[in-house]
Amino acid sequence: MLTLHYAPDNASLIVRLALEAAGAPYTTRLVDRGARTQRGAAYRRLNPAGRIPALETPDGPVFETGAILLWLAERHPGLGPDAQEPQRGAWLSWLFFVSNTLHADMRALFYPEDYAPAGAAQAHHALTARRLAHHLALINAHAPIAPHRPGGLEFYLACCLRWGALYPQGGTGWFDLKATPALAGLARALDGHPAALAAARAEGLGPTPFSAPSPAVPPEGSAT
Ligand SMILES: N[C@@H](CCC(=O)N[C@@H](CS)C(=O)NCC(=O)O)C(=O)O
Repeated sequence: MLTLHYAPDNASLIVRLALEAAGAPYTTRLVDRGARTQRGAAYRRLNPAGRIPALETPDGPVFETGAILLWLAERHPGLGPDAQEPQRGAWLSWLFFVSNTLHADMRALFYPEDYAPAGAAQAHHALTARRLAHHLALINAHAPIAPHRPGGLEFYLACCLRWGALYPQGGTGWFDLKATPALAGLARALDGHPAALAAARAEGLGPTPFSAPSPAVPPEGSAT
């Protein structure tokens, strides 16, 4: 049995989507962001970096969204190409790009206080937004996206699109889904995917969580 440590609409959503799509049995444990539980000693035994998500597995805890997706894909066919398949190299390349470049820059946008002095917040936001738009254009043009056979890469991207449209409040003017038609198609296709419907129910994500997202209204916990 797997246990996903999650908060609504956090990066744990990506893992929830993958677990649902794989049909893997799992339970969830809410991380209370209001109480900063992710920074406490007990949670840091699962993820020393103090970030959400963490997945408890029979092999011990696994953290970092990209690593969790890879760990799951190695055990559940359909979440990504097998090691021997010719598509594996491109899939890994883009999975890592999304994890270490796109997602990392999204964190810079969402947590500016960790990245820039207060006096430079506006310039920091503008530069980060410009980098993000460039990353999305690259992904749109080159990534092997399979909207109708989604796996780890697609779920990761769809959540990044959702967050780009929603966060930070008042700072989403740079984001334009129409500018990346392949990604827009992915968002539309995933809105109705059974894994998305299950995740939307669990985390209160609304009817079009990726193509036209609204702020989460979760039945338990909070996104921030
Ligand atoms: N590199 C990490 C980033 C995860 C991350 O940014 N998690 C956010 C929630 S979406 C978090 O834990 N935020 C609370 C905090 O930083 O204290 C991953 O891929 O898992």
